[in-house]
Amino acid sequence: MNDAILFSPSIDHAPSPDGFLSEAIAGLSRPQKTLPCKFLYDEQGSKLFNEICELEEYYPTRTENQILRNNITEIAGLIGWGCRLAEFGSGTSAKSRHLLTHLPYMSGYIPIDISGPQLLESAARLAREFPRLEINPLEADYSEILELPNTTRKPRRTVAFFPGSTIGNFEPHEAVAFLSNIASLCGRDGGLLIGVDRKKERRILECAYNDRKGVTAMFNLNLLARANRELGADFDLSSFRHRAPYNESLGRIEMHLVSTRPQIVHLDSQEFSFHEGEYITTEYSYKYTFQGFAGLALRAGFELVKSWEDRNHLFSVLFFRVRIPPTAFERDFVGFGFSA
Ligand code: AVI
Repeated sequence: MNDAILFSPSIDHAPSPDGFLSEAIAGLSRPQKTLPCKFLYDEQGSKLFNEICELEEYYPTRTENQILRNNITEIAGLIGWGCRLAEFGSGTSAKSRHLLTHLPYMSGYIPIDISGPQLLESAARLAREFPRLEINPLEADYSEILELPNTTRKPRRTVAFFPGSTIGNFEPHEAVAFLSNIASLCGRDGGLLIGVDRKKERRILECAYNDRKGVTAMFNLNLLARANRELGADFDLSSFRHRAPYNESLGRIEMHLVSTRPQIVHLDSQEFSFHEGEYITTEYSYKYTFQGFAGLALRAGFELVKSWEDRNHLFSVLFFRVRIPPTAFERDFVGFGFSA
């Protein structure tokens, strides 16, 4: 392995294996049953998500890539030299790769991901491609990070990269709290490069999350398969179906798993009963207007520097600067009281 890969001491922040069980029981015990979307991404789920990104109907990935490609020189210029680039939810680091080729003098790259094996494999691959780049992978749930690893060379500034419109998978008040944490991690003069999916026609959105090949359905149902595999639950996968309607008044796609018959599911010696048509909510994917998102980021302590979009106005990439890094107190409490 390349010497430039430094293992951060924070690597032991990896999610605990018991988390899935306790969060699944808590979610299934609510009047509106839920399973948290972060558990969609086991090995099988991550593979299916990569397939989703290639689908014709799923426009966000290719549109964001195109925006990044078309504006890379300007984006790299705004980030500037000597930066410590932290990517939240780096996956295979596919999106950073292009950025990194345009940022030759960096203090380091910190890919952060919940999936340790994928993180280390992509860091190793990246180290072969960029032998002079210091890479500091951090295995962690990126919504819980309190500190970023130091790089050997002192950075001129820290910039967070959060592509893919993953911010849409947070409720708006959680998004403010999460971005506020990023603002304090980046500190004074820090930056944020973020991809955001825009509000648009229902038809386009619903096609993107209900694809014809049924890959999104497999991705969603894999959450039940994972609960069977890892937690010994007995979900009958043939009695649940995927659906993803656009809730226009709340500006979000909702992924559901609908029970097609009355049934009882067992998990850890507890019983969860479903009536026909009852559903589990597995994910929200919020869509934003330009003003709506800039306002949300402002509440988190970021001011907009520049934004780019595709010509069909499907997706935006925005670059923000930290206005005033929030204090620890503000970081912990800023999310409360926010309404979308
Ligand atoms: C990861 N995230 C931004 C995706 C989205 O579009 O909300 C997850 C996804 N769910 C179904 N398709 C894609």
